Amino acid sequence: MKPGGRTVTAAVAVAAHRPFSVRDVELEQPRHDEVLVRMAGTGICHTDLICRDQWFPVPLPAVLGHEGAGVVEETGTGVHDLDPGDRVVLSFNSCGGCRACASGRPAYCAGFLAHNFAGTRPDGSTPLREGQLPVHGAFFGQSSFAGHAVVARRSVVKVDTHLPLELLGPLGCGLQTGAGAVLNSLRCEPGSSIAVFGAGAVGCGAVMAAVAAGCATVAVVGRNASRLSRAKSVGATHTIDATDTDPVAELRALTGGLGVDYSVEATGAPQMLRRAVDCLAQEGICGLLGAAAPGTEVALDMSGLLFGRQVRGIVEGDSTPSVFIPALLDLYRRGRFPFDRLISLYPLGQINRAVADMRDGHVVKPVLTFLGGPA
Ligand code: CXF
Ligand code: ZN
Repeated sequence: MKPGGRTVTAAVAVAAHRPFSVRDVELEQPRHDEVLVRMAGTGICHTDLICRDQWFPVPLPAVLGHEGAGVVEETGTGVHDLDPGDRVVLSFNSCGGCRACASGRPAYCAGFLAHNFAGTRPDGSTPLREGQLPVHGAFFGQSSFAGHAVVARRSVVKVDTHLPLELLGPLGCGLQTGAGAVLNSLRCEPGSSIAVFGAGAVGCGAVMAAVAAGCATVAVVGRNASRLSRAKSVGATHTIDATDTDPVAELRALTGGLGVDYSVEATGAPQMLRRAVDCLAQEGICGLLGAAAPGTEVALDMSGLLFGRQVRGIVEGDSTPSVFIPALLDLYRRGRFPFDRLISLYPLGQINRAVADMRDGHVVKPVLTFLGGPA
């Protein structure tokens, strides 16, 4: 480790399907285009779990975590637009130079995998080690399952809010994914209808955004009664439990037989994607948000698609985080994006319980907090 590094407590993903191991690792000082952030809170996202479990082959051992929020403690020599003390939300990383980045679509960065999923910085280095052994890091430019993180400048969004910082991390991934799909990608019109498949944080982000956009029908399809009632509490007009009901028939009944104008698939399950397409009206659009294991296939009805229906994949809600996260905070201030109702807090040491609670469905968005972190 270079002089000036520090020891931090982190949740280390050690092997697929094994619990996270909470222990001390060494963290380098920030390089010229990085900042050191003291973490207040980090959300747990389904993507952290599928990376630990090697659906996406992030090399292990690794510190994951990509919904961090905290306070800047140090800035690299090339970072001139952030200062120690700044309150920040952390989001995905991107190269800044490819055609997608240059045209304001960083979620489709040509280097997205290298900047988010490699377990290293794009140059192959990692800021983390344990004794002499490297620990993979730089996950989504942050690896924020740790009390401090060295974060890529492009992953950092400065925020101006008096909300408790530990609540803000999920804006950097799950919430912006769901909300951005509705507001940036589909651009649902006032009076339109939308079906949201999945009542987790991404689905609830879509629900809140659809209500804010003025959708007349915001139906949520799920399999967990407590999650469905949470979705209702943030504005869903209808809930459909897919364990005992055919959601396509229900959605057609709700829309006079026509089908919905929009749907979003936020579960990653192929049978749900099929339903999210089958419930569309002619010319309706389905946004695919849920991550499935590479190679997962789905059968679609070709004659249904022929009548103007579309399916499109959407990463991170098509958002430019430095623009969209402040916009979501503004919606929150106006009472139109009550995301804090979705969050349950756990100390970092309870990460495995938080994962279990998220998986069994009684918690929508667990957020890890850090002992001695900022309030
Ligand atoms: C991910 C989902 C899988 C594709 C890349 C982006 N978003 C965050 O969890
Ligand atoms: Zn995520």
